[in-house]
Amino acid sequence: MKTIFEDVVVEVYFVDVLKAIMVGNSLPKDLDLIDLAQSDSKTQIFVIVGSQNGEGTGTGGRTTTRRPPLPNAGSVTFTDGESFLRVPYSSPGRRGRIEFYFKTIQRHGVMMVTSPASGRSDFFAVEISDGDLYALYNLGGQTQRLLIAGQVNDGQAHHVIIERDGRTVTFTMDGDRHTERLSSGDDGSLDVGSTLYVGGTSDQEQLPWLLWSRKRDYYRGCLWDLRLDGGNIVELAQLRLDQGMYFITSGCADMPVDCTVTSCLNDGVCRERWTGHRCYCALTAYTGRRCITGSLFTVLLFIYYISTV
Ligand SMILES: [Ca+2]
Repeated sequence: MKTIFEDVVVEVYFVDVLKAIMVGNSLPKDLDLIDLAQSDSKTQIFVIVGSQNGEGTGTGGRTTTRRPPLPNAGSVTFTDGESFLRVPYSSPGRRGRIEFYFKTIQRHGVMMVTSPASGRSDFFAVEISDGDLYALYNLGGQTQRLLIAGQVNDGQAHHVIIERDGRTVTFTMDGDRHTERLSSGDDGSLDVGSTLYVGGTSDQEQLPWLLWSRKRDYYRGCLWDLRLDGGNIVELAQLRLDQGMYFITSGCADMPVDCTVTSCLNDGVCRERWTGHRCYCALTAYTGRRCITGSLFTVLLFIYYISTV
């Protein structure tokens, strides 16, 4: 569930019965708490309040979070599709929980991959493929690919929670939950190495083939408030400094807006990139940076025409 109150995105999670929504420290004017209390005594409320630009604060229930000491310490923007961060990670075993926010316009990108444990095939990964967000699990048997949500590359902030209990996986995307069941044939435990690669990985050749975006790109976009297994927010901006990674900036950069009506001609499709734009001319008879260069077919046609007159 997601509601917008005066430019603030309010996301609400509940364990039992949802009865109230808080905006900052105040309640909506039309809410009567006495009525609510009389109608149901088992009220439980879990509220996360966050702004669109990732400056929000998490409060309430089991989601209480200690913020990093510096503003934006938990948010980074991957700008070139080749960079990644190494986040220390405890092998989750039978239960695991990963929570994060992201914002991107990218259609394909490897977002997270676990490092392997010695002698095991287990892994966990998150990717954007054709604009859709997927989680991949291998608990020691077959790799399974699960859709988290469709068309997530809309340049808007999205909040993702991935929870696994044995072979049951629950995805929460912007407050909408759905549960999937992993098939059996393994030990039901995710046994991986001690690193979660975020934004890409150190070894593209080792990526599992079912990770469809593996040959495309690493993740480009903003990612923030990453929490592993209910821990504190990972200070991604500090990891960027510690690991000396280029092409990652602190904080959440604005989406680029570079395409204009004259960027690509002859019906070429203009796509925004973090570094300018790119014209896709595949559906036109032209090529080149702006789809204005005559195609080989056109040239051959011209030569044929010249040779026949
Ligand atoms: Ca396993």
